[in-house]
Amino acid sequence: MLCYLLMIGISTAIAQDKKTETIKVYGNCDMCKAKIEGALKKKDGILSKKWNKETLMLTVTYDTGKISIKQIGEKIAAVGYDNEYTTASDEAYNGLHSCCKYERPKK
Ligand SMILES: [Cu+2]
Repeated sequence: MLCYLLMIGISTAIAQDKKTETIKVYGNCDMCKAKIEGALKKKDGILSKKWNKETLMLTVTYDTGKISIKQIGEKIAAVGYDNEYTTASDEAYNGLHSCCKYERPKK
């Protein structure tokens, strides 16, 4: 019995849990796209990412064992972009290139 439980534990640890979600990230242009996507790194568990400047939607596939969607939102906010999960600090927003100063959502 113990052995059986151990095996379940090990196989759960090995299995990579992938999840794909689409979240709203505010931004303007291709420079924003590069920054938003650049904030999400493979080493942090990001498997793929794609932000669409027309729809403002980011589709991200990630390893749920390494990162959560909330943490993904925080990483994007850290480079200045408000999103569904986290609002960027004024300091991060003000540091954006003038063409990238998107209209912020009302709080
Ligand atoms: Cu931009």
